[in-house]
This record gives sequence, structure tokens and C-alpha cells, in this order.
Amino acid sequence: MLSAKMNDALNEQINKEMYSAYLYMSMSNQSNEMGLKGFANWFMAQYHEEMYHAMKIYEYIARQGGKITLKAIDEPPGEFASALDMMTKTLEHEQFVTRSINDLMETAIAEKDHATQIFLQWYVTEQVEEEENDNDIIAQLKLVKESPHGLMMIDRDLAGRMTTVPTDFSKGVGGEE
Ligand code: OFO
Repeated sequence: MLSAKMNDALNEQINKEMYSAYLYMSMSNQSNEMGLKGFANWFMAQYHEEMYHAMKIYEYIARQGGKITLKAIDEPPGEFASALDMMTKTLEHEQFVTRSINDLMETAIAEKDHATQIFLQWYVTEQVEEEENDNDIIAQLKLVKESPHGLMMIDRDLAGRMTTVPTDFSKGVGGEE
């Protein structure tokens, strides 16, 4: 059972995860336009992971007999100056999401909602990984500075990123990616 406050807060998080997906879709598109196919792949994998994050919450609310409310998704920025600009904004966005997950956890604790605390632990761990990945790529981009050769090496590396999140949510989310 979810309290009304917890239910509302989880609905807000669905919206934030959907916005994250939208933001990374925009960055994937921008990467393609810049000729950075590896970055485009990385951001598209990120898009699918964010949709999965949203759908996990969607399913959790449904399983708890709560009410799902879908809200409007904000328009993401469509122009970015460089790969470093995109990765810096990605890290800033993930730090925002981390704060949001922490706030959700605080609400779950205040509401004495143990099930939601356990559910949210997956997101707490996920955010550590998300920020680590972003920091790693930013460090590499800073290392190569303006070198086109260095940028192409990083792009080739990111082209290899694969994601295995489920994309058919009609029978529930399942899995633990
Ligand atoms: Fe990027 O972790 Fe969800 O939002």
C-alpha cells in the first residue's frame, strides 16, 4: 500500500525518468548530426535505460494498487556545443536525479514505507553507476582536449556500448538491469 504522498512522489519520478529519456534522445540526435556515431549509440542506450527506469516505477505503483498519473514531459534542449558539453550536462542531470531519488527515499522513510525503501535501493545503486560512467567519459574528453583523433577514439569506444533492458512492458518490467 502506498500513501498518497508516496504515490504522488513516485508519479513525479516517472516524469523525471521520461524527461531523462527525452534529453538523451536529443543528445543522441545531436551526436549523429556531429558525425559522432559512437556517442549517438551511447545516448540511445541511455534513452532505453531511462525508459526502463520509468517503467519500473510504473509497474511498482500498479503492483501496489496505487494510481498512475502521467504528466507532460518538458521539451529538452536541442542544441549542444560539443561532446564535452553534452557529457557535462548529462552529469549535471544525473546529479539532479540522484537528489530526487534521495528525496524519494526520505519520503519513504518518513512514511514508514519499508517496501518502497527496498524498491528505491535499486535506484540509489544505479545512480552511483550513472555518475561514475559520466565522470569517466568527461575525464577522457578532458584528457584528449581538442584532438579530433582522441575524440574519434572515444567515439569508437562508445560505439560498443550495448544495453539489454526489456523493451516490451506489456507483461510487466521483470529483469534487474
Ligand atoms: Fe539516468 O538514471 Fe534514471 O534518470
